[in-house]
Amino acid sequence: MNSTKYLITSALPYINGEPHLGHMVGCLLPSDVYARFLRQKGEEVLYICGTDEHGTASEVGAIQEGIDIKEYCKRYHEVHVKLYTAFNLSFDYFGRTSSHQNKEITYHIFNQLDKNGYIEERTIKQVYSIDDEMFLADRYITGTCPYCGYEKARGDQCENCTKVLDPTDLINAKSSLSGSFNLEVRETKHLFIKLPELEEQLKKWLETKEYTWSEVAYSIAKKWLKEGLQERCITRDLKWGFPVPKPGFENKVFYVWFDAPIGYIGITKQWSDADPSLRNWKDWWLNAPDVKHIEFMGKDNVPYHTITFPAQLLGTKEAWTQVDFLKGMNYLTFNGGKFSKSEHRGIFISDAILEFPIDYWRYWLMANAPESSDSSFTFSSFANVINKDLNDVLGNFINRVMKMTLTNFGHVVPEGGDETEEERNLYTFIEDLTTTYTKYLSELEFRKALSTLREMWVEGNNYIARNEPWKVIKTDRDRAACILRTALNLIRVYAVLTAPIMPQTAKKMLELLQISSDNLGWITGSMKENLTTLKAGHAIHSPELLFSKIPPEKVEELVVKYKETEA
Ligand code: B3M
Ligand code: ZN
Repeated sequence: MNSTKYLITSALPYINGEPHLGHMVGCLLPSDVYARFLRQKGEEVLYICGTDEHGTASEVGAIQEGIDIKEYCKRYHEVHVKLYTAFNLSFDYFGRTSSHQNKEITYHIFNQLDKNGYIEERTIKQVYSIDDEMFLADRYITGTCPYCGYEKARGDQCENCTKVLDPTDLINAKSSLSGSFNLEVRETKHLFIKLPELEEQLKKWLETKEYTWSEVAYSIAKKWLKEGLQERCITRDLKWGFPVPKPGFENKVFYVWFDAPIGYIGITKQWSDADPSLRNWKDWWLNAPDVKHIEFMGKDNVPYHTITFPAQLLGTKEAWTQVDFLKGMNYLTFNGGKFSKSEHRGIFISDAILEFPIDYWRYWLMANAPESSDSSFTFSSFANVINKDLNDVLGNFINRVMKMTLTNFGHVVPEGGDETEEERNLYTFIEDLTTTYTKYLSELEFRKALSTLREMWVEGNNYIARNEPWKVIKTDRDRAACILRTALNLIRVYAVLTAPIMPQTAKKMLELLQISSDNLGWITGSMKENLTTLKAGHAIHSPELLFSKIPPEKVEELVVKYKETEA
């Protein structure tokens, strides 16, 4: 018996940043597709996400809106929930890193690290902004990266070369709150996690991951370890955050990246606290060798999930669930750059959901997922893919088959005729592709999976074109019945396989065939069986257009509206 349980987490979006298509394709959507796929296969899945709420970014956001930080987080948490619900993301729980559950677990992990000697006090120099009257969080200091020369590097990390930085490394540093260069370095006492002492353990652990992590994730982690680890500061001089539970540090809070990944655990506890008689968060996180943990994130988040968070857990000397498979994504770009709220570049989810049906976005994003390299979004590529793959290939197949059936046989799966060599070849072809598609989804190779799915749709059209039921009907009604019956069955197979990617469309496809989409399984076993599941006489509905084409005028309109400049 296979008793593996799947714990799926998507990187926790910052509460203050409005989510855009880059976040969607970087972690939220692929994790959803994977969760849906595993659920359809009958696996036990727990899919967790939530808002990442601490840090100066939200503090500043609240000040700008003139509301209390707690109120601010509550309000924007709801905004995230609304957007992700609209995008059909199927989280089992979408929680918050500011929850009391997360605080409890963060304190526990910190106390264990401290007890085991992995925490040390240090007096450090930190950047104080005289004009802003505060110590500046690393990411609020910008300047030139000393390693690659990128001019907009932030004090915590250079997004160009992914190198993690200290703000004092930056050349020509300024406050990005006020723009002031009037910065001064002041002494303050902080807590550090002694990563060098955990380096050997981390290395050993990492070596077991080479073949299960995506290449971008493994190579980033490897590069970090090769360069050697340094102690990392885990506290900050801020008001918003979990207060540090250690004498002498009462006025400090934990650094947002200390408690954010612990948030995966804290949010699981939120979920389990909602119904403790049924669930226990520890079954997923502590001494849980039956759990496979799969994490999804953009490449800039990889170092925190391959080095610092695993080290935090290792240092507790407790058996916490560590990541088994890490899917790191490259960037989706727009006008040649990373999507960016501050630079008003890109398409935000709140706009996307108003422009087109969600499944158009879901399909385009997964078909163009930035897996092995960055990929760029343009409205013409979007329209092209939707018009070809969804309209001309999938939509056209469904529509033709249903129309021909209706005209010649009425609202039922036609009766008569026996399978021929043509059908047997189709069974083999579709069966092979289904196996390949399933394999790619299991391996989180989304682009390959989607092109395999598309190949299956194309084969449906080829089967119809080769067998010409519209001609055959005139001379051999039974043969035409067999072709259309097989094609209707193909629509059912397509719907089941398409459901993780386009859940609404799959549901509509099944509705056309009068099949319930509850407890949707996966396509397994012989394709002969699968393509003869719907028997003659089964009632069907009239066809309905599932997609519509995006005309060139619409593309032009959107290019102007969203200021697309580079095709
Ligand atoms: N909030 C970064 C981001 O939203 C960060 C991820 C946390 S994962 C624990 O891209
Ligand atoms: Zn750099």
